[in-house]
Amino acid sequence: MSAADPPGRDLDHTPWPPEFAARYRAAGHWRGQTFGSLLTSLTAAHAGRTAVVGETVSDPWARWTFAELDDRAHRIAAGLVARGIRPGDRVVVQLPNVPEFLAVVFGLWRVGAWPVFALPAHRESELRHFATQAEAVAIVTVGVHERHDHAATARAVADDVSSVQHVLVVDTSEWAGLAATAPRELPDPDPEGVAFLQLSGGSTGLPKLIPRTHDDYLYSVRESARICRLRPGSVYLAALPVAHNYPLSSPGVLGALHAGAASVLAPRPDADTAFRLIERERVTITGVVPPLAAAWVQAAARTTRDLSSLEVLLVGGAKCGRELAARIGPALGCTLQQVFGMAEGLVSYTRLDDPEELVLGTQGRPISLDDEIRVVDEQDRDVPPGETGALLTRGPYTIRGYYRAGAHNATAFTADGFYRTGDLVRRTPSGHIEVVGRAKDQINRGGEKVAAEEVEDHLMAHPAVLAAAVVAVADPYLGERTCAYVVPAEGAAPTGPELRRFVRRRGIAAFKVPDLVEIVPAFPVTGVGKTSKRELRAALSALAAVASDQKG
Ligand code: OOB
Repeated sequence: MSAADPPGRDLDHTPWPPEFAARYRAAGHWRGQTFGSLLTSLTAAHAGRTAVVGETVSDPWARWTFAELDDRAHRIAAGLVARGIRPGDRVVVQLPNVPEFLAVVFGLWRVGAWPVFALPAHRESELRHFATQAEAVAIVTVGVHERHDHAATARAVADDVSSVQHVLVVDTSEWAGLAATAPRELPDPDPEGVAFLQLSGGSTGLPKLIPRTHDDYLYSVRESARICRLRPGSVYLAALPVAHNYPLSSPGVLGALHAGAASVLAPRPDADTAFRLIERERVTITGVVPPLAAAWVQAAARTTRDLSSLEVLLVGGAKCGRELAARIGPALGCTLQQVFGMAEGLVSYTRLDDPEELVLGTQGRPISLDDEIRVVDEQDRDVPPGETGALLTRGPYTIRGYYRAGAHNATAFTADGFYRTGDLVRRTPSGHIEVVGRAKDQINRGGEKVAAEEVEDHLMAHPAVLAAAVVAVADPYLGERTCAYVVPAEGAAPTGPELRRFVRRRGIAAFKVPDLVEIVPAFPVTGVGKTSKRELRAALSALAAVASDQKG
């Protein structure tokens, strides 16, 4: 950061200090390549190989080679430019697991426009926030998908957010025209510039946007592909929504492309769908969250599908306990690889030749020797080796600041640029990380992150609510679910179902609607009068203990 960029300024992208950037270039981490030019060189090397397989919006089962994907991305880029999309423009992309996702994203990368990755689960409230925050010029989406009219939602957002000039719906004739535009050469964007905006799980209010550069992201993709031993001939199954950082890049569809391997996009992640695709496409590697791993382990016991091609199952996004970890290899006949990552950067993997003790008991070690890790106490002092503390990190692919969030950046990062992950960890002598808890005000609902404050704000919009506090409650399947404690306004008597319905109707992703609502007369408070979430959580576990005693 230069003297002209004091902390607290709302920058699109907080650059790495020059001496760090120089080091990452000299080490060969940053190679000055963009995603657009990567696809061009991959196509030169693997033109006729399968790049992506899946249900497109017009074809029940499409199979595109690298050359076909490349051609589509070129045409989409030219079509976007013809409609006035310019380098640096932000474009919200909300697409399910369809091959068009890759064509659109590489098309935007060729233009130098920045995709803003929304998940299919997001609804009007989140899309409006992304479009407003990013000052997006366009939204690319589908029509009706899984019974939700995404096109209608996108149009409603476009009506409200003045920057949004275009709603492009990939299953329309208008889109078919755009995607058939004659390709043209476009200038390659700056590899050290922003490639896209990813979403944070959030802990303070609405999700922050995360600017990732071509150079930094490509480094993590290239190394992920190597660590997961992807090669031409590997087949990666994207079971989770592909816009999320994990199935996108850890090693994900981008890691598969990078290795000249094929990606299969699953429309849904359930065991029936996934096992059918594993058998049919001879899938070698895939990634899931712990609750899905548990469901697959159960289903594997009675499946008639041939899963013998599967070599590696990655599990991450939330803590995979040792009991579950131990069942995965025997049940699915593959190697477990734990992954602990974050859209802000740092990704850590157990290595495929790690001893069993580390594979079952840790969340791996970072991708890069240049990933700096600190484990600190509440005063930011390093704790003794092996002890638990808060994880801070900086490195060649971890951001130095969120998009236009100066005030937040001042607390989310240390003065010397370490990102405060909000995770509580300890490290083994081998450098592996064990995630033992969380300090951030977030619920990890089986890998889907819910910022407590975001849901509290929605509850507070109800006239019968005086105060709301959302906390995690332990759940045997998801790991955690959400419980909203609510203090009613004077004279009001809101009910749980009514409040859940109200929150859902505000247009938010279904996974953020509180699983439980507890109406209470008042909140316990801390010494300084703040709501004590610690006591609320304790009250919940006491209730759970009573319930299990009664069952027993
Ligand atoms: C991945 O990314 P995000 O941005 O949705 O969530 C990051 C947070 C981490 O800070 C941590 O709290 C939690 O998710 N987390 C885990 C975990 N993996 C992620 N907590 C415990 N054990 C794990 N294995 O979730 C993500 C991004 C790239 C690869 C994998 C996951």
